[in-house]
Amino acid sequence: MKITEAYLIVTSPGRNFVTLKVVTESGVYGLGDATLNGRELSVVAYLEEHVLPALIGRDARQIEDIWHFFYRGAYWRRGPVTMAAISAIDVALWDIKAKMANMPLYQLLGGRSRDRVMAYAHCTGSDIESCLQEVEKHVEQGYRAVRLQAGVPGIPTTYGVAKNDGERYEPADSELPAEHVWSTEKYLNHVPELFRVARERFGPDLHLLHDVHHRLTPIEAARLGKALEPYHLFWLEDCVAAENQDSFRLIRQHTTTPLAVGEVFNSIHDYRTLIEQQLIDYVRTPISHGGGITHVRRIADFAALYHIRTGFHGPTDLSPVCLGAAVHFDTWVPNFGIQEHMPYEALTDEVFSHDYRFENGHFIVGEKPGHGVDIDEEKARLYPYRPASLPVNRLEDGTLWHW
Ligand code: CS2
Ligand code: MG
Repeated sequence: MKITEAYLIVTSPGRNFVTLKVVTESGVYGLGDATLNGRELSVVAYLEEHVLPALIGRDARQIEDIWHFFYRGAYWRRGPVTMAAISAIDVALWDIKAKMANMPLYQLLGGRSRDRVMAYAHCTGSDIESCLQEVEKHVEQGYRAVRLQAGVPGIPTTYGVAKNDGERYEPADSELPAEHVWSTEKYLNHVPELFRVARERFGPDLHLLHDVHHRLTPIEAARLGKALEPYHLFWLEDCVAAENQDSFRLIRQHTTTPLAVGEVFNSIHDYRTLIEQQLIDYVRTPISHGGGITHVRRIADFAALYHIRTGFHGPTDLSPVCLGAAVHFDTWVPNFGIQEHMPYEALTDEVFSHDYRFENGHFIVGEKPGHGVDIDEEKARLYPYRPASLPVNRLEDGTLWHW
């Protein structure tokens, strides 16, 4: 089953997506997501210039060997560009294998562990009240889990909060990086109040989540985790920048608030200390950045030994191809926790068709062979790539900070 063709489709139906299509001699093809938000063309160049020529002619069934060929064989290991490229190939090959077996991907992985996949929605507002109105709407729609991000008084823009209430949040919205301002003090004074009011208004059952987006130091994160304990969060996400895995020990010693991390990780090695020493509760690396099904499955199995569950990153900057593969993975993986969900624009859904459904706050996997997501290449051509960068962050005195 030789691979005869492999090419990229770069399209911007609402926002930029990079899709890899791998075609075999029998005509069966597979799709993988190669989107790396704000750095899209680096993955395109890496694949086109260095990887795809060596993929042509290989046997599409040898997923494991192909993974190691492009991981070990590149000599230069890991990193977001390389791993996004390997992920796209891997997911396309799993799609092909499942189509050849005439099975939906979750069956090939081992069958279902659950009937539906719980998802959390983003609820944002310029202040606490408008954020809670969004929570109300989402609860009415059936969500059982919501992520709360509200504008911090005294700073002009806050991570996760749309420019105007009711608008869609899209961080990569200018050609060159926009500059945001950050104040840890103002933020720490505001967040516990948001969750106090939310818990009081919505009662004990709704799952509440929050994303710090890497901005605190370990001791500040420990303080926040402690302050949020009375409101029993489902998780506190990316509370510190995680290059130093040991820093989580300090946070863990101080708080029982569950911790999620890993949306910017791309390897099992990024997690070794965090998992082995039980310093976190959820792993977030998406299939499209963590080496595909082949490698993310190893992360999930390693995490399971320590009661750590999955909570895949799932904003709209990962394409429906990644989400489709994730819904299959989530349906299978024994130690599933939750799936992030940010609905796509109608335009995106016109270009990418999918057979998963979303009902009452849950994804329901489809039964089509493969991962069930396809692309309309003709429509994709109507929406050319537009350069768009993620913002940067500065402290009030001008110091460059984590965004
Ligand atoms: C985020 C993302 O979804 C999340 O939890 O942290 O919105 C993140 O900012 C983007 O994926 C960056 O591209
Ligand atoms: Mg996040």
